Amino acid sequence: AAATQNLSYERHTAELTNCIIAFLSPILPTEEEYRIKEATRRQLERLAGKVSPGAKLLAFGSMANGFALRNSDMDLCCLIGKAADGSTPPFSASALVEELGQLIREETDFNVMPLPKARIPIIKISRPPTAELPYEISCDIGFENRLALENTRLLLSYAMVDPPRLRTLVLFLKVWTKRRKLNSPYTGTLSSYGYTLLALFFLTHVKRPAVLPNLQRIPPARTLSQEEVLLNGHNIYFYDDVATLRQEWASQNTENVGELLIDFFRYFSKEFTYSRDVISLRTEGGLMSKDNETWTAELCIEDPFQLGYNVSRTVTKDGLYTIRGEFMRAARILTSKADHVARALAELCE
Ligand code: 3AT
Ligand code: MG
Repeated sequence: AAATQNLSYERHTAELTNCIIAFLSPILPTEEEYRIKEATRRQLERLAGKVSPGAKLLAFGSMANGFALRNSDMDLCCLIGKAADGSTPPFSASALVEELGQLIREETDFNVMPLPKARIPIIKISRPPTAELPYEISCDIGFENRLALENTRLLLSYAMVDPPRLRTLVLFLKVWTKRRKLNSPYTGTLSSYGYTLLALFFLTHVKRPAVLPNLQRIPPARTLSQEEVLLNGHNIYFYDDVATLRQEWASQNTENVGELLIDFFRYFSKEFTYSRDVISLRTEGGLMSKDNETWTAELCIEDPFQLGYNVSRTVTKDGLYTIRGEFMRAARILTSKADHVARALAELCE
């Protein structure tokens, strides 16, 4: 009887996997969307060069890490031009926000909102879709945020080690959290970046055998100097030779995405000890204990590079209660409606 049950569970999760892939495929960005966004980036980079000669405008976040959905925002980071000796001249992010914001307003048809006084000064720009450019553009430009470029590269490297499973899981979580209104740091829940770290923690540290290796714990192929691994005092090392990893890292875990997704929801609704543990990807076991100083928030997820920095500090008590309730609902829907998997997925994302 147990064997029959296992077989039918396997069939169920295989079907769920197919349904998730079919569900995501029409909401992934098209080639055309990528082209238009890249053209926009270049146009803005040219303007940034007028304000700070040699400036670069680099994409980070979902447009650059492999986890983008159709019409996702563009996150851009402006690296200001270097001085003749290669050093970064002193700059004021607020002044740059004012100046570049003004220039973009004069020279393009974007709506521009400079936020020079924000904790992290940024320029918000947007443009509604038109007949010729049927994509809404919504873009944040920040300055010298090199850590974000590095954590984007870390996520991209993970995405390339096991693209089918990690990418599908993260993309599904993003759609689901957006539809269920659980993806809004400003109103007490968690950012996409936070959910992505939860998925990475789950696949690297919870699942046995692990689906992913811990890239921050694989030793480098050659000895690296302090300058190479330190950025503003943060250790940003991780093993980034993805070509080698793809040859050598063979996960013993054969679970499909459907199974992993159900398990993810179960784990974060019942097993994870929110009151005691801090998720910390960079550590050997992936967890640290809460203390009464740094780690006091409801949900604690340490940034992979900024030690002591809680990516989920925006999550309130109510927010966490809602998120956990949604994890439970998801686990219930995905396991109990075994006879009609596509309908269960639609209900889940209602
Ligand atoms: P969307 O497609 O926009 O939903 P995303 O993958 O672009 O998802 P976010 O917009 O949440 O993810 O974040 C964009 C990048 O900004 C990801 C990361 O490099 C940086 N970032 C976001 N939130 C934090 C945070 N709390 N701490 C540190 N870096 C962050
Ligand atoms: Mg984004």
